[in-house]
Amino acid sequence: MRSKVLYSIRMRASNRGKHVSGAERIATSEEIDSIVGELLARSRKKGNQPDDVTVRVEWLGSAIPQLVTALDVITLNTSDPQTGRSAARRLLRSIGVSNLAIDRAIKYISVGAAPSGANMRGAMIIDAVTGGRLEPDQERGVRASRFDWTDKAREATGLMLSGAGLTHFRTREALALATKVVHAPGVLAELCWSDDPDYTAGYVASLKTGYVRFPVLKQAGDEQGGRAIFVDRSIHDIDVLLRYLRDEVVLIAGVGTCSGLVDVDAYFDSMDNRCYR
Ligand code: WAQ
Ligand code: MG
Repeated sequence: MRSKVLYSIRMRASNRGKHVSGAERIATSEEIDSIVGELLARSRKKGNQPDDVTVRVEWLGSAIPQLVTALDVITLNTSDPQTGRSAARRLLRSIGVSNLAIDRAIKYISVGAAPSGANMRGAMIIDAVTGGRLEPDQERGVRASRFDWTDKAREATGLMLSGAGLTHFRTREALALATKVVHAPGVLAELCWSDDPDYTAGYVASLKTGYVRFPVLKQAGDEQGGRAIFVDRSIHDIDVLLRYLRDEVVLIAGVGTCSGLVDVDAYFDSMDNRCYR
């Protein structure tokens, strides 16, 4: 796929104006028909039948994708939002995000990060020191786009995650998104949990730690969720960052590792050993 003409194929399904599902793939011209079919089938698979489905095929030219390896996945054994969030905080601090920035991110995501109090469609971009919000449109946020797995990496990663009991499409998709995001210039870490009231898991991702999952970052039934991308202001240029997140074509060609449930204290102890050895 390296030097071929590439296309971005995006699907969005809604019902009475409310978003139901969406997906994006990167494809060569020979793959377009089958992927469009796949995404259409997927838009109708959910219990909630959409009354509007849009599939958009966009020519990317002969873009040379950046090839990256998926982040390693680990799940920390926390079983309620309080211990989950406190472990997520501890991890973000160890990556270099300030307490102030962490507090703000968690607060925004839990109350609805858009000024209207709604969930954003995209992510916040947060200064890792001051906690200030840098995304140009605070209602909408920044959408990370144009990333996908190679066929081989998709299959191998799917098998690896299922082997560890991680069978939900949300895990595979969030791992892909986080892998692109942490490779962006100036990004230190990402914090995320879903806005799906039935899906309580979330993660902290960074190049330093990989993709660290927490089974419960919010109460079941809570409809708030979102994403915070923490940036190191001394090395980042916001326009370069936005262009990368939205436009740079990133293909995940390498497979990471996946560890089962790990005890929080054991995880941080071994992290300390790694740092001070
Ligand atoms: N770019 C930036 N932000 C996005 C994007 C995107 N492409 N897609 C969603 N968001 C933001 C937006 O604010 C959503 O409200 C929020 O993220 C949550 O999106 O088991 O499923 O699709 O390891 O609900 C994490 C844990 C699941 C997975 C995350 O997010 C696991 C998830 P959702
Ligand atoms: Mg959602």
